[in-house]
Amino acid sequence: MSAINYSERIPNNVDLANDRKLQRALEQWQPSFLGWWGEMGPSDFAQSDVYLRTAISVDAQGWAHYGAVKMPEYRWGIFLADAVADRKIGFGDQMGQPAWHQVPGEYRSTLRRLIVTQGDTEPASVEQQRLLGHTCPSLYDLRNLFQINVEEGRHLWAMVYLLHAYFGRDGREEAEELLARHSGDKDKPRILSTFNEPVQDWLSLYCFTYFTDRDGKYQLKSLAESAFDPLSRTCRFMLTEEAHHMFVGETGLGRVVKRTLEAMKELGTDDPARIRAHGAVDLPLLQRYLNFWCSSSLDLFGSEISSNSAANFASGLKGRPDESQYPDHVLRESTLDIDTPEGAKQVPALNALNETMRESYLKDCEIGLKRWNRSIERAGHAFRLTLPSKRFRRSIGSWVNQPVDPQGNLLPREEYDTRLREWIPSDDDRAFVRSLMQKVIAPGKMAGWIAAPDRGINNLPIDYEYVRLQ
Ligand code: BYC
Repeated sequence: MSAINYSERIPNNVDLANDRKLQRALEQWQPSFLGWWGEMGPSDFAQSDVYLRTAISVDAQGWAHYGAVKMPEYRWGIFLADAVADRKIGFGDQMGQPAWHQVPGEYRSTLRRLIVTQGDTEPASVEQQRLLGHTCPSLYDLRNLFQINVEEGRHLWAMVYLLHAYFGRDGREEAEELLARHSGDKDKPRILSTFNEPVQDWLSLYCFTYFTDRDGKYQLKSLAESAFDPLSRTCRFMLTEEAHHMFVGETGLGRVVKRTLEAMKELGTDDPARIRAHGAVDLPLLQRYLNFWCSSSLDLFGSEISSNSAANFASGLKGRPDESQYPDHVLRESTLDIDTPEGAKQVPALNALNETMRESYLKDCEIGLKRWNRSIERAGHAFRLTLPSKRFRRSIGSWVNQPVDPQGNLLPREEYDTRLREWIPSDDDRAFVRSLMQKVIAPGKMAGWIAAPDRGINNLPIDYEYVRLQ
């Protein structure tokens, strides 16, 4: 296990002290990062003490330390999972050959593009969530938001390290650009669509961490398979941190369902208007939020039929999540049927990898819904939450702009246009959700629209003062 050196300006386990040029370059980028954090991050809470975990080793057991930290003093660092001795490429045309410790010239620009795209999402999400602290439903939730924010900041460091260490001047320029693009900016937006959507309320945050962070899990898992070993090791450690982000989404949405069911019981009705008047989120409204964020996140896998994904796999740059679970790691012989508006299209399996990933992602998304539906069923209600069809509201791929309902049926365009507001949050829905977003900061107290969590952080009680606001 490689220890993390915390005595340096940039904590790391990559022996930065012995590469003075790289160290200097990263130390020059550091003030730009802190400037960005101060301007685009949760800077209104810069003086608060937050009970944060910080990575102190990359050992699976006991990798994190917990304690009160002011966010600008968080030690953002560079941590790679331990190297696997004699690691071999696990898929593609060069399967079985030694993994790469440098970037092969012919893949340089493609690899850089993948790393930049991944890196771009991390600061984007911090920007999207920048103001949520002002409407937190509890101190417990506020702490979780800030934990996610600092770790997304660290994930940006993870990608910037790769750009600086392996891509020379181009890499350094890309690292600057990662701080120059901004979520939702008219002139310089973030690269991927979902990361330009505003996240203005906590229901959106829980959906974002449930659906969009889960895309992150799948993309990181596929990059963890990469033949480029430093990328693989970086992503493996990022995945350790990522699990908490999805936990926040899954338990957050579960707590919303729990509170709604309590309200339904208290009122003896499932009438959305009465549930809203009672200050809770009616289930059809929650369904519209799920439809919105799930469909947006489905776009993040790219087109169903993609020559980029075929080339990335064949050359060993990007595998499938948990590549070892598949029988065939070369995919030169097989085909797959892809659902398109023109009917099923048979394509080489290599060109269908985005879709293969999207399908396993959707299965993972089902897990939370099953759990929430069980609690709805146990409470005696017929309503069931569902995931929208992969065809619904797509902006990328074969189904782009098709008039399809959440069940996947093609509709006349006019009907689709008038009914879309039944399926995704309307302005009224969003205004209502915003009206629920009142800051609750007494330790242990929760906003009326969400149930308390089952337990606190790191075995502390729920009423621990997770954030000392200053
Ligand atoms: N929006 O062949 P295509 C996370 C572009 S989330 C805008 O269909 P390809 C996180 C695409 O870039 C995980 N543009 O797709 C979560 C390409 O442009 P270029 C992020 C899009 O290339 C929460 C063109 O369309 N990680 O970590 O096979 C909080 C045609 O592409 C979109 C990654 O994305 C879109 N939705 O795959 C914090 C991993 N979709 O290159 C963090 C790295 C596609 O022709 N990225 N395009 O100019 C990749 O693996 C691939 O770039 C993609 C697309 C999966 C995104």
